[in-house]
Amino acid sequence: MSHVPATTTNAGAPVASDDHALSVGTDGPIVLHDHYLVEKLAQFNRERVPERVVHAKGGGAFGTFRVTGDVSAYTRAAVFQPGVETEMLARFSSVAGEHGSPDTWRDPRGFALKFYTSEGNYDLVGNNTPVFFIRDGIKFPDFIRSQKRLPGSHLRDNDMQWDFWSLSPESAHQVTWLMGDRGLPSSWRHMDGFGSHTYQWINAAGERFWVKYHFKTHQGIETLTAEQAQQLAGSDADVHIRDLFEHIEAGDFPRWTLSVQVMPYADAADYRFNPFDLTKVWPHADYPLVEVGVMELNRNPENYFAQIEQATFAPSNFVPGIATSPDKMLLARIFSYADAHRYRVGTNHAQLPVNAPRSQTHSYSKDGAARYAFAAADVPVYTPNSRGGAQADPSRAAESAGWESDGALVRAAAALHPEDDDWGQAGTLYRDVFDDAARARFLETITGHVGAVRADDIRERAIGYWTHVDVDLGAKLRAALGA
Ligand code: HDE
Repeated sequence: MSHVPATTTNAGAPVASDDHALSVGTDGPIVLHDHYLVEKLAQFNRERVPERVVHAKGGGAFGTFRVTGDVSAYTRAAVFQPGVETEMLARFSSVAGEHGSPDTWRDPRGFALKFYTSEGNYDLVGNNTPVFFIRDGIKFPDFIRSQKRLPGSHLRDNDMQWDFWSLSPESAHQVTWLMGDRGLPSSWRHMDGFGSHTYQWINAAGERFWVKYHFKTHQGIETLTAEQAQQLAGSDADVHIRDLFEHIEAGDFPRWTLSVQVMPYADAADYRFNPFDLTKVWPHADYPLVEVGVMELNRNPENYFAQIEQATFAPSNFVPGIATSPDKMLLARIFSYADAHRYRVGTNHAQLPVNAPRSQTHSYSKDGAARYAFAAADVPVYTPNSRGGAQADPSRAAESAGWESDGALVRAAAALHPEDDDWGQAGTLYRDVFDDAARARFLETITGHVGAVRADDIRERAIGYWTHVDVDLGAKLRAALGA
């Protein structure tokens, strides 16, 4: 038998037994100075960190991103320069379910990416859907609470969901997407990914562009029927985690091609839709896809907790050449994620190996719980200083380029663009993208979902909601509900 190491305490001292606590005689009291017993029980009580308040259930893997196209005209970001290959991490997840919930519940899926670039980590925290339910982050806690559990019974509730959705017409495009086939991906390998928001790219000359990210799966889109999803929810709640892990183990590495839609900076003002409205897509006929590169996941985590549960993805992790846009949802997320990480994983979460940049950091952050990396003693901990400490580079200001805006502080929706409305793109998705069979499945799904609403007024509003999306659909739903 190969050498078996001696069990030790967390402090490295060898221990005598993992079977017997230290007691006075075999039937006497256990002694408090059995610090190994105390260590085992106390550590056990502290094995969990708070689960993500959304996207709690997930899995992921490491891989590489290789640039196959040339988008250097649009961005100076090192990660997207021709021929560059960058190590990365991906985490896929469902949204509303808690730890242990079934992978196959109907839900959008998280598509969170961390690129360990030569200029710092670039995090692109997207979903498998190009749009989202709301367009202002102030509504996010309310939206999520309506999808989760009633405060009294702790049960999920269709009345809550449809009360919120039917009072938030901007949700129609995403709900149409959710209740369609893409709400039930057969695996994380068989779904596309999107950055969803509009982002800003800045090229080496300082010129600015608006972009949307699209990750096209090489595995093809495959979805489950509602029956298959329900059956798997009972027979294998971790089917998506298992699928990704086992395919990578077998050397069957999933790949996606990243392409971007590129909008010239000046087009935004007059575009037919508000280009920063997260409930809208940009039709590809308006701004076609430009290939960037290929993402391949080819290495499983060695330790799920250390590398996936503690992974911290943040939309605030930009790199030079990539910046935010006026999208109010993105602006709210830029605060929220880093805040969540400090709470959930700790002040120094970015020092954990899975979150640490591969490039050098010269940050003036210091101390804080679980501080691990630190600067040499002769490096100043303050700035300005005359002792060789790092200095900010004013020339970088152009890279986090903003946009022109002015006016009094207001709490109001953005001005409407010519084709801005809450129902149009949802109706287009239902009529022009779904085929007959998909429309039939869609009607069956919303009939079941709205049919479970108990309150007449909410059910009536939900029928009205779908009638706005498509009159014929609304009539069919009303008939199906016998309303
Ligand atoms: Fe999230 N979201 N989100 N979200 N989200 C979180 O961050 C938030 C939104 C997404 O695998 C949280 O660490 C706000 C859109 C993914 O670790 C939290 C708003 C999109 C993940 C948070 C949104 C996403 C999260 C929960 C409205 C797609 C999992 C724990 C402004 C474009 C990332 C955490 C992972 C996780 C906040 C809306 C995707 C609470 C405030 C839109 C993939 O910080």
